[in-house]
Amino acid sequence: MRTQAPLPPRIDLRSDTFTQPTPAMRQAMATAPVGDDVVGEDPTVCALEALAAETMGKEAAVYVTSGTQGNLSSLLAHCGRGDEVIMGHLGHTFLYEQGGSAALGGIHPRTVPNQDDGTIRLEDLAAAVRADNEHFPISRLVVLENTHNRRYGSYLTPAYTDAVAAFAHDHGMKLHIDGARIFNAAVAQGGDVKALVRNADSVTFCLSKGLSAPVGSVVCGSADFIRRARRARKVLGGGMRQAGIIAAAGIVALQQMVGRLAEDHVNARRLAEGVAAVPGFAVDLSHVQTNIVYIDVVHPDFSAADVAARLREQEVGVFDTSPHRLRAVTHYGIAAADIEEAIQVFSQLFT
Ligand code: TLP
Repeated sequence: MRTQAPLPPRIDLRSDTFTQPTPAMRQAMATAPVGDDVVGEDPTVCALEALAAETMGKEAAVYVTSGTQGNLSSLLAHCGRGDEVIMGHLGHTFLYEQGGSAALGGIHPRTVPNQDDGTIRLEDLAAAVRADNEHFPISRLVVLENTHNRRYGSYLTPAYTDAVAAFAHDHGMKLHIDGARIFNAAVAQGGDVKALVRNADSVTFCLSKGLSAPVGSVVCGSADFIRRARRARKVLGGGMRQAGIIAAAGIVALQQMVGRLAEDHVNARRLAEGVAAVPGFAVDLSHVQTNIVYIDVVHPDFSAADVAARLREQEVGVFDTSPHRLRAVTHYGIAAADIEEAIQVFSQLFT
């Protein structure tokens, strides 16, 4: 039983999911008008969904409990049992969502290589598409991730995304984007989020990561697709009642928290440069584009887990993502001074 929550590290670079809601969010939550959202009567949820759809340039949107539920609802809405979804081998949907689309939807996952920049090569997609043959599942959907969590927080460009969408559509497939951090991708490229999804059939984005809302993600797409995604959300247990209490924070997130992501990107770069200069660590600076920094532990006597534990003793939180690799993520709760302090801690760790 969980009786007492452990205290988080003071400089918490484990993830942007650890962000706390802002004072403006708390205020909006306290005063939000609410109703039963399962029958569509929560005005605050409706307002959030309308704002999200408009922001993404899509017809409609549905508020979901999490990025995982958003992706799974989308996959269930696009695919039937025995259909195949093509996704990157390092994608969150493949690695970290319990294989939910297969377990709950009978959807067959087909992985293709993610390149270092998070892209999937069109040649690899072409080789993966199934011919019309009764031995094969039907290729129904391609999933891209923008920014790409395991590929260094790299962003995908509008041109690349358009090319994949065109490929998918030419082959009778749809394109879903796991855009958990799509606003980081947009801000890093000048701010136009619509351009990143204009030819995609659906996108899930998270309110509860860099945008700092306490709960929730939003799926956007055509009205018909969102009707099916909303049904899928319900069977997954995501039909929420007076959810306007939490959706209110999501509205503040979209209105007030997007522009400041640039600060997180500056902090990430500074952290990367600072830690790269410390013997025992290696960071490929060419990979650092947004708010995620992967740090390799190249010291002969320490594993990434050892380093994470030592950092934690000094109030710096990071995740070890493999035996020799750490991930650090910057966000609203991390100031420039925290980054300087974290670099200091890194630099004294092996001494
Ligand atoms: N990622 C989390 C953890 O799952 C590891 C993190 O700390 O980065 N898509 C992407 C690209 C994600 O990074 C995540 C969460 C999700 C989907 C799932 O979102 P939630 O956690 O809201 O289900």
